[in-house]
Amino acid sequence: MKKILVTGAAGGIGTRLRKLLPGVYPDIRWSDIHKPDDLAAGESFMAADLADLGAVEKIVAGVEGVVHLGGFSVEGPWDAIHRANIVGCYNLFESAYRAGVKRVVFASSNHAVGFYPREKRIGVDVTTRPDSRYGVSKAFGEALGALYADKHGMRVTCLRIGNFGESPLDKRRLAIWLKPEDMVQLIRIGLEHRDIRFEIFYGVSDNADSWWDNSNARRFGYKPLGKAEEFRDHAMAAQAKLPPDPIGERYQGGPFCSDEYDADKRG
Ligand code: 15L
Repeated sequence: MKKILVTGAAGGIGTRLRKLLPGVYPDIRWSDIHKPDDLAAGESFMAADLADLGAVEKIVAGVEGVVHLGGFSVEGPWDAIHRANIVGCYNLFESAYRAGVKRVVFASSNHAVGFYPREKRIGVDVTTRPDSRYGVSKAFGEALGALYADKHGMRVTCLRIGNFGESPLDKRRLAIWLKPEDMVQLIRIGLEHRDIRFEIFYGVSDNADSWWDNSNARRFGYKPLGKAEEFRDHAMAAQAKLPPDPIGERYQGGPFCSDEYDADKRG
């Protein structure tokens, strides 16, 4: 890949990847709705509101691959989710298709399948069970990716990201932690592997407590380096400070499941 676009440059994942990806891809265009405060000299940046098709057409022009991290990254009001993650994701895929972009790596989320119980081990072929409006928008993005792959021959990889960061933050994150360097491996598979058509991978490291069967990613050569259990004591100490969350603790999506939960009241 000679030139790639990464959206969501100012977000948590984008900010970390701005340190890691330039060593891999020499020509990266970074984008977000606003310029990141810490944009370094020499980083190529174009602002774009994903809900504005004309602006999205400009950022995809001339790139071969896109890593689409941009959008609303947690649960939020429908208007915000709709604008950034439904309209915005459509604009991204549609303008990438029109511009002849070959590959898209889409940052999906564990919240597309958050209502699976923790004792169930799931693969990438399960029916989506979103735990939030945000999770629904990620399931929508995966479906859009499948459409552009199957109908238009775009090569699309959806990463159901667990929790990206330097270390797992609590008990749930011991299962779903994703080390930043492992995310880079997954992005590289999506942008470079010759056999990618449409694939879903879990964005998760080699965690002993994982709920996910990530053999599909391993089939493409993924060899995660991160092991959450190396941080177990730290994560469990943080967990001990959290208030009890009986619904969240039942499901993989954790607090995204218990937030606004009232199923018990309906009988
Ligand atoms: C996500 O999808 C969010 O973007 C992130 O902020 C975390 O909440 C993460 O999931 C998680 O499940 O921990």
